[in-house]
Amino acid sequence: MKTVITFGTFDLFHVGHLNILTRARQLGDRLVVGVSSDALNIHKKGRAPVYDQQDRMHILEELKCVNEVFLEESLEFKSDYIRTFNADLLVMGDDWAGRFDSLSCLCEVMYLPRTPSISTTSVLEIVKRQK
Ligand code: C2G
Repeated sequence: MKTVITFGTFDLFHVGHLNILTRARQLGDRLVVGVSSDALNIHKKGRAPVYDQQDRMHILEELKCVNEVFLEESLEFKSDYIRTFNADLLVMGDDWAGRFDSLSCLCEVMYLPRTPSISTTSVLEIVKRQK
């Protein structure tokens, strides 16, 4: 059985998120998703996500293409998560291209092209402009 692992914030869940998850799932038999914690986002991006970590995890848990969801507490723990979940393949969007190549000693690493023209930031901007 081939296990695929991926990571993300998945705030204001949108079709770009769905596309990478369905493509990742098609590359194996089981998809495990690490959802970045609220604390990790505050630390790295200086603000909390719009949806809190429980809600972001809950949305992912209910998706047909996702088999398991866990909380990503630090960007530096990826090798531990890969080992814990016995992952054969790490998938990330190509905005992260090259960033996780050092993990290729643990599992295969693949960067998939992002879905164009949509992001959490662009959704937030559109909503703000419409106020
Ligand atoms: N994504 C995509 N197309 C988009 C937007 C996002 O393919 N239009 C992908 C990203 O490349 C990423 C995943 O969806 O692989 C989740 O995106 P974010 O929620 O923005 O996650 P991010 O904050 O980049 O992840 O260890 C990584 C961290 O958890 C942070």
